Amino acid sequence: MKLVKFRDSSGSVAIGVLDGEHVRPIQAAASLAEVLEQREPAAWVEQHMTGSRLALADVELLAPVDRQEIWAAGVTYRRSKSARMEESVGAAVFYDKVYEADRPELFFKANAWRVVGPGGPVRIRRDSRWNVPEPELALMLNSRLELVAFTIGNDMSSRDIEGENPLYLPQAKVYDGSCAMGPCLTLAAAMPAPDAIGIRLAIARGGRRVFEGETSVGQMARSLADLIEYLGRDHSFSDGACLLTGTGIVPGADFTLAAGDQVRIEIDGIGELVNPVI
Ligand code: DO4
Ligand code: MG
Repeated sequence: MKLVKFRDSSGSVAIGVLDGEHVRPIQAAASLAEVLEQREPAAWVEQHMTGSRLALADVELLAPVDRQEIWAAGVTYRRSKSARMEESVGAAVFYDKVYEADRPELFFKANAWRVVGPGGPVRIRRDSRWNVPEPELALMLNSRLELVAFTIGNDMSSRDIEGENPLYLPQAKVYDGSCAMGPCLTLAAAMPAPDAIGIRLAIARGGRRVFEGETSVGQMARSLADLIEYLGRDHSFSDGACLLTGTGIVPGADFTLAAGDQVRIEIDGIGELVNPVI
């Protein structure tokens, strides 16, 4: 089952079930967090789904997040480690260490209200010259830190700022338009096994493909359970949380995003998240 947050033609925001080219609104669901809190989310949704069907073309899909904080894990794939060791020569050893260490790198990425949805613009910082999207499997957790659903996250990153000094990480990672999520939440029971989840990134410029890459969650050096356990250590999330699990695709050092590019991220079991770059 796939859940969406959407705005209808009257401007009202609601939660619904994605049913092919239609959306079926869920009555009585004020938020995604409320649905994810249910002991049996799919059964609860079946009971509360309305009979009406809205054409997908007539609604605007929003980022599938409401009150959850957005966190991110880093250096969970070998490719992220090697790219970061190249970009930050003086601090390379720390990326090497964190890739091997028991404790993962976890950082705060965004408040829900800052997250851009499908089709919304992701941004390049004005004070950065070297930027990439990071296509990441995103975990939706309820307040009990149960892994209830999955979505796609784009952890936009400024490589020159992070590479200059790792203490600049929050500035490389957290700014207006630095996080996109969507298009839907796929409930955990409907996802392929983690090892079989493929992740693909394509970047287009002026209608031409300027980068493409792919990986699979099977390449991740850590388990999803391990990342969730560390996120929840001495840290409570009354509205649940979203955890981006790190990138396994980093374009070569000669590539930077440019305004006007289009970023397309596809993850098996979820769909495609497409955003223009400004
Ligand atoms: O260490 C910096 C951030 C790493 C990251 O965002 C990633 O590996 O995806
Ligand atoms: Mg990342």
